[in-house]
Amino acid sequence: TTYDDCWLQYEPVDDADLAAYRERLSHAYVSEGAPELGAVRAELQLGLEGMLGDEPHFWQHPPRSVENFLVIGHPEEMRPIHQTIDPDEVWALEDDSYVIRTVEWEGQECTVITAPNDAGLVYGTFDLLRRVALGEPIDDLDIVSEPANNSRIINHWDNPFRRSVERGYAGQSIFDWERLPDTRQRYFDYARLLSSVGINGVVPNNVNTGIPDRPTANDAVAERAGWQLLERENLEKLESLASVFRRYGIQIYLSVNYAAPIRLGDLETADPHDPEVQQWWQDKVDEIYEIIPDFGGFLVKADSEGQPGPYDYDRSHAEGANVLGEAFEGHSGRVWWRAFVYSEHDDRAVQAYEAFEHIDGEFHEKVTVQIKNGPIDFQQREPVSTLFGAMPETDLGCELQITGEYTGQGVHPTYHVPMWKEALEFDTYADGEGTPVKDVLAERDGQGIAGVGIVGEDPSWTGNYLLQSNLYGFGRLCWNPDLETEDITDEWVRQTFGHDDGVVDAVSEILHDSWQACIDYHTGGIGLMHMMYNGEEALENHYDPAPWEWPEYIGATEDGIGVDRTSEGSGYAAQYRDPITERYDDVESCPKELLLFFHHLEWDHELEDGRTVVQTLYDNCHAGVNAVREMRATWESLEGIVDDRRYRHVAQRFDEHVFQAERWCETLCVYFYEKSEIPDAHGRVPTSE
Ligand code: BDP
Repeated sequence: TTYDDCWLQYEPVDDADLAAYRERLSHAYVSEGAPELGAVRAELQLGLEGMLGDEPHFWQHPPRSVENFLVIGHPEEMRPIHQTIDPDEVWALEDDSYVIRTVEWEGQECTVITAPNDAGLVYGTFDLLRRVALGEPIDDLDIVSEPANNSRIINHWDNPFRRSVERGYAGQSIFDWERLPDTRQRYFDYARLLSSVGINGVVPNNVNTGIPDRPTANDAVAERAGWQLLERENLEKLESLASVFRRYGIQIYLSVNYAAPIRLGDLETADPHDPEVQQWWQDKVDEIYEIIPDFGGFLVKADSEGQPGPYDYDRSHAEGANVLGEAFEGHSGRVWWRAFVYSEHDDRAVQAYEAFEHIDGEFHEKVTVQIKNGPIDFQQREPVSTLFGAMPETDLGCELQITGEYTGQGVHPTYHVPMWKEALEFDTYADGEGTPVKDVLAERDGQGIAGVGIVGEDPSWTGNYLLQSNLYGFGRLCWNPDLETEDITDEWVRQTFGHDDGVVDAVSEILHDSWQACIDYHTGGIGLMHMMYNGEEALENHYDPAPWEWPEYIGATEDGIGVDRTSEGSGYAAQYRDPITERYDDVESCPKELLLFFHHLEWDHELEDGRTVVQTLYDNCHAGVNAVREMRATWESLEGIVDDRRYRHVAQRFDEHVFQAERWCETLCVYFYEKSEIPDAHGRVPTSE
């Protein structure tokens, strides 16, 4: 193909292992019927042909002439399965789970993949293929894998028809609405990538669905707005997309505009208390299910950055969401309602909580409130949003950004997995000590994790080959947030670049160092953020440095820097549960990496290691640049080892990365110097003399 296979390279396995894999995987007895089983066969053909040199032989019955075979199907339908595995064990598992087990059956040895639903068989097949790709033994398997999160969804910020992607850095949208219902091979390959890491939902269109009040920012959506996807003709196109993704266990959703009853339904209002509005949503949802029986649900950005919402009618977000939730009663899907809402408060960090915390318990059971990981907006490092610990009566979802809007866009290979891991492990104290975000999310059925999409038409899919790791890691963490970052990295690197020790070490090291480097040169590493240039372009830039543009976010004055967000200050810290509030309120116990997020400190305030605040900022900015230079050198050591196509592309991006890191460092340091008038002890920052 003209685009990359990412981590599904299916390169030939090591000669030494070949015989053992062939013995167990050359004969397959696979159930038939559901479209998912077609995907299972197709993937086995592709994967095993690539890795073992031959497709498996598919049987219509258990093959009697061989000692080993693979058998894939539901618990009750095939003898080698139900005579060896207790069906009740399998039926008791969550949807999408699977069992892979080596069993003895009538003198033969079988590798069984079984699951409570069709999708589980697909996820199980990808798991087995991954083990082969990683060179792991498969002769004595006993795996029961259940997803921690029920919903594992990609939120595309793709603008239909125009095919631009908001905050996308990998070319045009892969979704071609003009050509739908005609499908593309690319849809199948995208579904394979997602399914291979356990994703089960895709929202193909942007949350900005209408003409916004900031046309510069979101101009790209204005032409053909989101409510049009609710028109029958487009719903039929959507079903065509759904028919591809469903084969891989993935459901299709839609972002919808809150004013759709007006725009599309010709009603005079979208007031959620109006019976006609309620009826309109009900009819629309019923119509969708006639066309797409497994439709996933709606995603809604309301009362946020120019989008219409319940505030237009003096209704709360619960009232606003519930009219949609009610329309999903009796249907399988639900409503994902975003908490990315501003309020009047001066401190942005305080705002989403102000809008949502007091309506905990008021949401319909078909509504999930989707919260960004941090209180600001996908910054390089943020504290965890206070809302995760504040809404025990509401189904909560977490929104992460896979695309790197503030972390170097498609250029810097910033690995987000350690950042997500940190957020998911954060103890909210929602139910006493030991209630990390990952447990808050996994607690109930209507919950899960959503990630803002990263792919586009670029041959690399993600704009930079190394950034494929973020899509991979996102899926793996949604399935199992207990996985360690290093293990995810290792899996990804080996499947993507092969098992050469030098390559594995080098690429892993780059990913390992990338997040801290990104924090250092973008922020100085002690809790500042949001210092980027905005600009007047059609889509705000968010890439270049401009610390003077957003003074309220960093609080730089002549005497010091940082924002007082303690209980006594803006009050943000008080939104946490104890003892988190205490920890952040006190300068001594506040973690160093978030210090200036919570405290305004004098420029020459001494930190624990004896350095001043401003010197620490200077040092960290420079450390970030040095780390990027080292990352580039590490990559350059792979010339001639990694294939040329990927090598050159990434090498070029590193040149731009180094340039950009230097720019950030210099711009921030000069700004800090001009404000503080304290020179860098090491003379790296130009002074006015
Ligand atoms: C910000 C983006 C903007 C999005 C908004 C959102 O800059 O493009 O529309 O978030 O999440 O990060 O709705």
